[in-house]
Amino acid sequence: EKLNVLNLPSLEAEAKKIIPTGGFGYISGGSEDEWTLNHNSEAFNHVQIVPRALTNMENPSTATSIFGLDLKTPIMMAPAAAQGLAHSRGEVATAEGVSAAGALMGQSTYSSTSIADTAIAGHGAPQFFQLYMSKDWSFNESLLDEAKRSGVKAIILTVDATVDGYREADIINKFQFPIPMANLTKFSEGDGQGKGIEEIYASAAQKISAEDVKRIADYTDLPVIVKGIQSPEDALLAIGAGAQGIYVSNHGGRQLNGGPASFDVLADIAKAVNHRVPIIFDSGVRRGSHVFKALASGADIVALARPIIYGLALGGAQGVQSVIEELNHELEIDMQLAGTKDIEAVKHAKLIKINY
Ligand code: HOC
Repeated sequence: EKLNVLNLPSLEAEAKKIIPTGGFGYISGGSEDEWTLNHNSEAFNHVQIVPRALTNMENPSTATSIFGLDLKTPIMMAPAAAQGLAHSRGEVATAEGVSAAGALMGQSTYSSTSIADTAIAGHGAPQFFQLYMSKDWSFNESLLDEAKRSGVKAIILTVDATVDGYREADIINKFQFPIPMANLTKFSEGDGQGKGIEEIYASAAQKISAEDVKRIADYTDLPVIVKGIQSPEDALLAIGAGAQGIYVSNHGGRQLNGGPASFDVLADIAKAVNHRVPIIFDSGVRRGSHVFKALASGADIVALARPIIYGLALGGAQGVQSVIEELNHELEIDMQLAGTKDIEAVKHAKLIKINY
């Protein structure tokens, strides 16, 4: 049965009623006083979409592609960790819902289900695998190999998490993961169960350079997208090191608090990237108009996680599908009212900035 979704922001309060406190704090929380977390969504109000009426427009198409992979929507499930906190079937159910919505799925290193199981659940729909680089290169290579074997289409290498953001909800709740992390079972981290994020991350790289990006890009023949980019300088370093995609993100306000909203840095990064590689964007996306504005500011794919995880908690795979479809429906309406017939037109839409 489909989940009745009026809008994405309203899902958090509903999900809070059913996800245990520690897990909910981990999923919903940001770092320090959550200034960056809160500004991520507000920042979309810094620009406006130009309404167009006399365009003879109906049924705009949200179909798009990345790396030649066809998608029904530019909306992507960001590679969020430990979705077993929200639903017993975890990422397997998420993958089913994402695939049913015709969207792109991101899997996390810290998934509750394995790369292979999540990939199978996607029924052939495109998935990307996110890597937290370990100091142990056999760990990195083993996960990159498994991703390739499982039919994953690209690697998302996260570079903004060399240390855990100061997440007060986890401290207050003394949060430890109550469920195993399937990709960790054969490594020194054990399976991750009964540990906090810092313990789990202890064997991961605590410093990352452009040389590391190069080493990973040289190892795998899958395209490597570097995630956690918030400056043109880092975007250019990543591309210089062999990145075939840039992922603009401030980790949903979970890492550096006091940094800019992700949307506020997107256009400058896109200008520096200059269409050499595709750009994925996340952090704060809750509305169709947010997706529109991100695309018109240089993103090719627009990702989000928390609302989709709330949909997972509230309705399993169908909840996931319903959340993505509702957001895509808002995007379709916005596209029609802006006179943009397809995603390419949205990318060329002019945004206006009015200082109040
Ligand atoms: C110490 C590094 O993406 C999250 C996950 C895991 C982050 C690892 C932090 O909770 O945002």
